[in-house]
Amino acid sequence: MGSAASSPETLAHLQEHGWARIPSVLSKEEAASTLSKLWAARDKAAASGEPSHYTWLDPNANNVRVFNLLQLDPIFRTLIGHPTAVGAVQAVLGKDFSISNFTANIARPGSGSMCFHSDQSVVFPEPWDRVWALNIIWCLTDVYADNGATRFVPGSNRWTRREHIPGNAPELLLPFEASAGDVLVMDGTVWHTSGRNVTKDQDRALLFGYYTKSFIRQQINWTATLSKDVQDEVSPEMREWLGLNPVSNIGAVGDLRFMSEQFPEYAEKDAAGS
Ligand SMILES: O=C(O)CCC(=O)C(=O)O
Repeated sequence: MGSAASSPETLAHLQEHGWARIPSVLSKEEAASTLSKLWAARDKAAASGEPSHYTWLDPNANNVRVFNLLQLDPIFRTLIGHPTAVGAVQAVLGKDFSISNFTANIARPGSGSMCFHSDQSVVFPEPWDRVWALNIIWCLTDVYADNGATRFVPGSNRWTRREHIPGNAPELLLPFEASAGDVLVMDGTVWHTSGRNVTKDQDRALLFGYYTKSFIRQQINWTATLSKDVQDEVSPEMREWLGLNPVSNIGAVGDLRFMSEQFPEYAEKDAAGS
């Protein structure tokens, strides 16, 4: 499996536009084999009673959702910590981030568009004036307008409040087009929706790895959803990213030095009794 670092041009595009495409991170064969594993994961999840469609999330069951990917197959644990993914995440969020969620959405022919949203808007309130979240989107099939490519509004990464969404937003949507094996990086400020799949027989399969600054509560409580075996198997670094350790949010951005160090001149006065 390749591990291409994002180029300076990719990172500059991401910073300016809120998204970028990294080509051929997986080979066609790897993308196809991951897709087979995704369908097997869907079957496993269904067999254990997990729904693959929620009526509040997608207009119909032709959007096949697979949740808790990390539990379902080791390939997904590899992808969530893939050097290309983590490199892009760290370039935007810094070293200190959490893995918030990892899910799949297979848009099958006849699927419809979900709500229009930015990924930050679903985890913390406005103003969304900084980038605190990032989606790494693994394309397991070719992705184009007709088969339901994710649709986004160019420039929406500059909207910081819901009132900035123009009334004609649906007219401004463009598809993120990519090939099987590519990665799309979309930061949490970009407003988007799933496209309608209007083909007769072409699936569109995407994996969404969602990462946030570590002070933002994760969408998934991994301690509750991953089995003990999986929790024990992952690396110390991955444990930290998943928030599996007993301590989770102390000192990330704080200054925990004693007051005597933060204000030494006052400490001296205190010591002198004045
Ligand atoms: O499937 C897509 O194209 C978009 C999915 C999405 O934005 C989401 O699930 O939050």
